Amino acid sequence: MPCGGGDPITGPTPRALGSAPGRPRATALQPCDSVKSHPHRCQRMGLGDGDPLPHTHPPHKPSVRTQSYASTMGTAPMWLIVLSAVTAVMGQEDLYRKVFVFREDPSHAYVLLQARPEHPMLNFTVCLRSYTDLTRPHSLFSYATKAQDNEILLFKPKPGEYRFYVGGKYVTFRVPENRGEWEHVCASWESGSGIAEFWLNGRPWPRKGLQKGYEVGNEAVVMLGQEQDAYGGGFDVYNSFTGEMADVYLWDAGLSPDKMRSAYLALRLPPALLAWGRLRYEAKGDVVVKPRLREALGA
Ligand SMILES: [Ca+2]
Repeated sequence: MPCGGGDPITGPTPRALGSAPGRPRATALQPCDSVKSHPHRCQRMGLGDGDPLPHTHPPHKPSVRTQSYASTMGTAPMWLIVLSAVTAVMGQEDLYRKVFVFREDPSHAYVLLQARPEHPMLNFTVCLRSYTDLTRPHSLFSYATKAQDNEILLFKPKPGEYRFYVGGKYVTFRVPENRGEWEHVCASWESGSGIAEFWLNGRPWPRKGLQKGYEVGNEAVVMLGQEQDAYGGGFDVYNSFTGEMADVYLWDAGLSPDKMRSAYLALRLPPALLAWGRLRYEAKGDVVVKPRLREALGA
């Protein structure tokens, strides 16, 4: 599949580096209206005192979520009908001890995630766990705005290397090559200092500087499995993810070292914009939810 005219990540690093935040994307595809049309408030609902421990995950609360939509959007019956349909499409699910399996290689599949911060972000942390034997470039987490397709991106160009993008610029973290184990990564960024942190399997890597003073846009299409070169599209299947993925989180804040380790250990975590225990997602294409075959720790 062609890249749709956007910046493929594999070759065009210079373009990505040179792309100015705020650059308009005339080729933006927009298959994600359901995401864009969502009131972002819903994803914050019900998070309460924090992400549940895996062992104490709470029951689903669709009724609470519906109330939130209603209070946000008014009480007209048509809104309720529309919002109920939206809720049905982008359901909330506790994925404890489950994984997304992206089965094809290369793959056209992806998973849309609903995570819309209320304001542009000056801090964030993204964490996830992946399990793959891919040696080709692949995207792990793609957060695109209309102005910048690489607004937040976790990308693995080859074994033993991660790229962490913020606002179209990136830093590279070299890591030991995968030994056929799950890899847990957390990447965080702080606008005030321009510090980017990268944690692999609960250990911090040397911090690097990235995009000091930048603001991450809050109107974004967020997805797993594909790398966006346009807002909600512009995929290159040879940057797709094949394998298993779990424990995806996004916070509009930095995490303390203790919480970074908690994320790796799948312990209790602070309230999040995206939380694996209450994930609002929509799977597209050949991607399925399956139980984990074994514990992911011990990589
Ligand atoms: Ca891109």
